[in-house]
Amino acid sequence: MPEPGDHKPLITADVLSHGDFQTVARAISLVENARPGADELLKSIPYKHVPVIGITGPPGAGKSTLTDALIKQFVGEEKKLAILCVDPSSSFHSGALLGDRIRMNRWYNHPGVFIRSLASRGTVGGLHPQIFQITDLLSGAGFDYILIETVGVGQSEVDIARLADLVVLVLVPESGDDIQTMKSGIMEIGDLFVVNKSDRPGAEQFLLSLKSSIHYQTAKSIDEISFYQTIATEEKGIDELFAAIKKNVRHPAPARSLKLLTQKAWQLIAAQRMRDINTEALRVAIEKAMPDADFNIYRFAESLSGK
Ligand SMILES: Nc1nc2c(ncn2[C@@H]2O[C@H](COP(=O)(O)OP(=O)(O)OP(=O)(O)O)[C@@H](O)[C@H]2O)c(=O)[nH]1
Ligand SMILES: [Mg+2]
Repeated sequence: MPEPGDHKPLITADVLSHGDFQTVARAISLVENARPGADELLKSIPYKHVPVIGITGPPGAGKSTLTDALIKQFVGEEKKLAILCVDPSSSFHSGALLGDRIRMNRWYNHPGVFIRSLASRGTVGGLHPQIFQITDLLSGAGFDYILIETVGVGQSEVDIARLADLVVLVLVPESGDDIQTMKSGIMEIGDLFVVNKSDRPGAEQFLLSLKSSIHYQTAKSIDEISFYQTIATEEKGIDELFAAIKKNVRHPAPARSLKLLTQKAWQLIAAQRMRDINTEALRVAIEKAMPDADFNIYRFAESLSGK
């Protein structure tokens, strides 16, 4: 049912496929707010694999500056790009998003570049509750690539590994005089390792110690990981990185694609099951059950989940 005052026509998969940015933005808002028509739209978009490239790393590593330089490369090849900037903190007005806006400023009015900032909206440190759906909308809108920038803190790096075909991990010389102390989770998810700010002192040394410690930090061997040195502010080292990104997404491992789709199906099923659970009804049921001498929260939950 349309809401009062909402006279805009419904967005169909066909309309979305024309890739008009205003329609894309409206479709995202529809899905973000779980408005009428969102489910129907998602169910009608034909499946098409569009590479999702995650760009993650510690705060201030230069992810936005690097993304800005990469956009230039994609645009140079006439590719249509969607960039999602995810702020894992709860506030939409945090410095990270402001930084993204400034760093990618030159692309905001480019007809081939769609940029959207997303707040993670209360998911515990994660990306965004509807991030899968949003990437599907973008693939239905005819984008060639989807880039997602997220700060590698909390849960977001785990989420990006569940979603992206390729994860570019951006590190900087000052990330660790002592790499041993770096969070191992973030090291685990990188497919391409970038040492940005290579103009800074200690960059070579950092790269060496990164390479030598990689097998302590991850289950991967050194041959499975490629390393790149960049100076994003000077657009140095970008060509090599761009070539590697394209090569990697052009030949995705079938096992990885299947794994990503399985993860997605699992999340959708979980979300559908949770949709039936009304927290107020749950509170009332617990209030009623609690006085029982043999009340137990595990058995209570099991009884509700219909096992
Ligand atoms: N010296 C030097 N500075 C850089 C380089 N790349 C980025 N910077 C600077 O580092 C600062 C942070 O850059 P951003 O691109 O905003 O970093 P970010 O990782 O997107 O930051 P958050 O999104 O806030 O986590 C800015 O002042 C950039 O100009 C580089 O290669 N060398
Ligand atoms: Mg940024």
